[in-house]
Amino acid sequence: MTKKINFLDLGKHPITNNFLELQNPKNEFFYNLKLIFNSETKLVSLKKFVSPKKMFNDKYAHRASASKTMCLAYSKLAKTIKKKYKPKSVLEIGSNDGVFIKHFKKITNIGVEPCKNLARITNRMKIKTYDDFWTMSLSKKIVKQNKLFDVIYSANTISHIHNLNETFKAVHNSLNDNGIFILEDPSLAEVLKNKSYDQFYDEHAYVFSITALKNITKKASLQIFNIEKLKTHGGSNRVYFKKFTNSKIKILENVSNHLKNEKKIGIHKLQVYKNFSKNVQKSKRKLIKIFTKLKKRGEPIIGYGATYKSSTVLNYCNLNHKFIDYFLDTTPTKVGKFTPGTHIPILKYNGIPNNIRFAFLGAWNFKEEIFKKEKKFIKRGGKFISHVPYPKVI
Ligand code: JHZ
Repeated sequence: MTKKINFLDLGKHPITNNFLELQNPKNEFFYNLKLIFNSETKLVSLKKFVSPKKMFNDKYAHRASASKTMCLAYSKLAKTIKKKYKPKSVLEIGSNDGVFIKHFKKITNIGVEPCKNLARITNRMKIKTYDDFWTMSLSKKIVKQNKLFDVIYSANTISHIHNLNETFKAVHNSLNDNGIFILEDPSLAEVLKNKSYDQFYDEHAYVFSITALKNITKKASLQIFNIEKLKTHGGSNRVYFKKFTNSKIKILENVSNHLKNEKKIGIHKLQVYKNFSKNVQKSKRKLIKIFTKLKKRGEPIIGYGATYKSSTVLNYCNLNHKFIDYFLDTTPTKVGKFTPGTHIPILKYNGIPNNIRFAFLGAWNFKEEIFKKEKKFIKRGGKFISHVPYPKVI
C-alpha cells in the first residue's frame, strides 16, 4: 500500500516569485511548506502544492540568462546536441528567456512557457512559443500544428509540474520514435548530502532521485539511457530518456551505477529523510546563532543574490530585514522590490559597498562565479555566510 509520509515541516512560506512592491503589503499569501516521502514511487515532494497560476504568471522574475555560468552551460549543451543527435526539430518545455532554445535557429525550434512575460521575449526573438502550461492537450495541439520532435529538452521545469504522469505521457506523445527527451533538475542525492533544504519551495514540487524518475517514467513508456551529473544549481542530474520501443539507443552503464549509488545512500529508506530533517533543524539553529552574534556586534549584513531558494532559508529561520539590511541582485525585475515574506529591500548590484564585511550567500549555487567576481571584497577581509553544507562564515 502506498504511503505518503511526512518528514519535515518548514513552516509558513510566501510565493517565492512574489517580489513585493511595498515593504509591508496587505494580505500576503502564505502556505505550509511540508515535505513527504512516497513509499511506493520513492518520490520526495511537497505535501500540498500551490496553485500554478499563483506562481507562474506574467510577472515572473527569474531570468535563466542572468548568470554567465548558465549561459555557457546551455550553449555548450546545445552544441553537443547538434553534433551528436543532429536534430531537425527541438522543443523546450519551460523556455524562460530563450537561453537554450535560441541556439537552434536553423531548425524547427519551439518553446513552451506559461509565464506570458517570458513567452513574449522568445516570440519577439522569432522562436514560436506557446504561452501555456505543459499538458497532454497542449502536446496534442503542438504536434498537430507542427510535427513530432527529435529532441525535447526541459531544464528546471519538470520538477515544477504537479501531474507527473500526464507530463511524461505528453512528452512521449510529442516525441519521434527515435527521438530523445532530456531533463535537468536538482538532484535529491545532492540535497541530502549538502543539506540544501532550500531546494524545496512552492515551485519545486519535487526534488528527483534517479530511482523515483525511473519508477514514474516507466508508466509513460520512457526509459533512462544516460545520466550526467552537473554542478549547476547546487548539483543537478541531466537525465536522457528514449522510448521503450527504441532498441537502437544503448543504455549506458552509468544508469545502473547511479541507481546502485542511490541505494547505497538509502534514497529508498524513510530513515534517511528523518535524519535529513534532524540535520535541517540543526542547520537552522546554527544559522540563527551566526546572524544573532554578528548583529549583537552591530555588523551590517547584506544578502548576495535574492534567489528563490533563499526565500526558504529566510522564512524558515525568520531572518527578516532586522537581520539582513538589504540584498544585492543583478536581475532588473527584482531590483527595487522586497523579498517575499521577509520584506528585505533588494538593491541593484553595483559592487559590495566598502562598509559591508558580511554577505549572506543567497546564490550559493554560483559560489565559484561570485568568489571570482568578489576578489576585492575578500581581499579586504569581507566574508560570506553560507548555510550549505552547514552554516558557516567563509
Ligand atoms: P538562481 C530559480 O531559482 C528559480 P533561484 C527556478 N524555480 C529554478 O528552478 C532555478 O532558478 C533554476 C543573482 N546573482 O537562478 C541573480 C547575482 O545577483 O540561481 C539571481 O537573482 N549576482 C526557475 O532563484 C540569483 O542571484 C551574481 O553574480 O533559487 C540566482 O538565482 C550571480 C551569479 C547571481 O536560483
